[in-house]
Amino acid sequence: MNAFTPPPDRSKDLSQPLDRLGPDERIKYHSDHLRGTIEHSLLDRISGGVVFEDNKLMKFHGIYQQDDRDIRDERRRQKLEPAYSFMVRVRLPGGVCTPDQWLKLDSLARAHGGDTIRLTTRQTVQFHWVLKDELKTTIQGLHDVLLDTIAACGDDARGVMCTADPRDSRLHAEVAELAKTLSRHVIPRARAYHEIWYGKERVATSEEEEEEPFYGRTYLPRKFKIAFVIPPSNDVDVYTQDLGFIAIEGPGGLEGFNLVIGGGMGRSDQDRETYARLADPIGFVPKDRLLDAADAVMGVQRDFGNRVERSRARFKYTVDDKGLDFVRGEIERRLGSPLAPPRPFVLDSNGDAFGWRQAEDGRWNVTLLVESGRIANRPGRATMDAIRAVAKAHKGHFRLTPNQNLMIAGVAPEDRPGLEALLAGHGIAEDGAGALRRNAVACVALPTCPLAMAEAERYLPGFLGKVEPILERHGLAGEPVTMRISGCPNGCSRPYVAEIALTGRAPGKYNLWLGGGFHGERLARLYRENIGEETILEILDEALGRYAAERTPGERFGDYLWRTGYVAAETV
Ligand code: SRM
Ligand code: SF4
Repeated sequence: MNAFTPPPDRSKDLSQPLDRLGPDERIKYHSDHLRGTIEHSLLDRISGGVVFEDNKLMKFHGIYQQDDRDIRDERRRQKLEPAYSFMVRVRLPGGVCTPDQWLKLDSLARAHGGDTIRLTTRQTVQFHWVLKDELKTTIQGLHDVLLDTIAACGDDARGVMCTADPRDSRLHAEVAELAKTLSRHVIPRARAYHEIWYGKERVATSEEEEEEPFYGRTYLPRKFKIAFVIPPSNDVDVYTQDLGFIAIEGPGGLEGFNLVIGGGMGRSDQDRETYARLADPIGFVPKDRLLDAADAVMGVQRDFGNRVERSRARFKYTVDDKGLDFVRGEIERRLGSPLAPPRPFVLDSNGDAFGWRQAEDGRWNVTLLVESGRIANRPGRATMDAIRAVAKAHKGHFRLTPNQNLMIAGVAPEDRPGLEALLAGHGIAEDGAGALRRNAVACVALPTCPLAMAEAERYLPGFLGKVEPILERHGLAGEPVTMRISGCPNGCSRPYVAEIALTGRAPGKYNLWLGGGFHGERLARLYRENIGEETILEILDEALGRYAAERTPGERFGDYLWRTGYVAAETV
């Protein structure tokens, strides 16, 4: 049985007539399948931005309007419109790209993206600072190397993630291919993207004729995130996904996947109705039912998700509001059979493995640390030039990791010395970064993110420089502790599964979270609210000092905090 079900006709669905739904639902419904007036907004020379509705719709095309927040107040004082530019997010399933694709990303970033490339926590690339009249050139440039930005954002299934396995196993090849297949399967079919950005002719003669068989006219209630994980690495943080597939191997290779559903990080400040949630396991599906399973799960969210209150529209709230048993039952009904019980598996970390590793086929991979995911040329460390030089010589491929790092993959043994020399020549030799720095992630935040309440990407390096001496003093310099910073509670760095996390409240002020699981299996607890750096460092000094003195052999920092009641006792 095929689990595909067409969407309900919202104009006739009396349980939720359109005029009682949230404003975003109406924008989607009346958008002519995501066309809106984007063409018109792009031609408008008076403003550097686009109109409100088009800004919403352009997210489905992978594009966000932003303004430079560093100069926002000054522009306001001068009575100028905000300094608008656009963030363009590429769709890169599993984070895999070829050297030719990288060279194109590099040249587009130099031409239109402020000379920098941002690697994201979902294994893709973002350009910032793209001006309105550079958008088409940028997107057509991506098209030249078979890349696009379709559904990289918006109320649809986003970029599908996949463990960036440095062992490069046959299992990885198969699962990464399935991630690509699923990514193709879940993107919207509407042709608006091709018309607007590539200048293709409109084929459908009416809105009704346009094919959007799964999503219909109102797409999903909210973004939907999917990831594949290959145990034992949980680099994709599978429990934070709306839908996670945990690869299960048998003696003959990949057998299928355990499904976990209903994870998510996003919270709204001071709103207890919104919260981070870990995904629940609901069963096992054989690999030949993968697409059916995705259709069934996404179909339940499409049909039962909250379309009235956007802050409660993520799948995690559907699972809690309707109940896990109801949601599992609906999924099974759509699949036509009960799910088999989940199979055993072991996850042991959510960080990246750095340095050179030999794969099963004798080729080599090396993962490079990219601090805060920012590829740029800085004095003494020309990462942008280095990766371009590597891309010109490299015969394998690149893999972006879920921790915003970059793997150079598939290096033949005879090519390794040449690549090592290239990297060293650009100051990117084996770096001596400590264990904390290797396990630290920060979201973009200021100056481009409109939702940022505090710094994250720009704050991380300096903050690490203050925590590292504390670790050294307590003899913990080699101890991998996971640390994540987000500039606001939305949690783009997946902070709520880190052992130490900061989420922004105001400039220089953060909420401090402690005790997430080392492999992303447990949520951290809110330890102290709205505190500055000095207090944060004092708390960390004390907690890490006690950990160093009292831990049991092999005990992780987060586990120690729970065992000793440190987080439970003092949580706000
Ligand atoms: Fe995110 C919104 C950046 C991963 C939860 N996120 C945003 C926006 C687009 C701000 C906005 O809505 O205007 C940020 C753009 C900043 C900028 O200047 O680039 C933004 N999110 C990012 C990235 C680039 C962070 C990074 O430094 O890597 C990540 C891009 C991923 C990608 O390639 O697709 C990114 N965002 C995440 C993750 C992590 C993940 O998915 O694994 C989360 C938490 C998981 C989750 O979704 O629950 C995340 N982003 C959010 C939310 C909260 C959603 C919610 O459930 O409430 C928002 C706000 C929203 O959607 O309204 C948000
Ligand atoms: Fe922006 Fe907040 Fe996401 Fe950081 S966590 S990128 S500040 S939305």
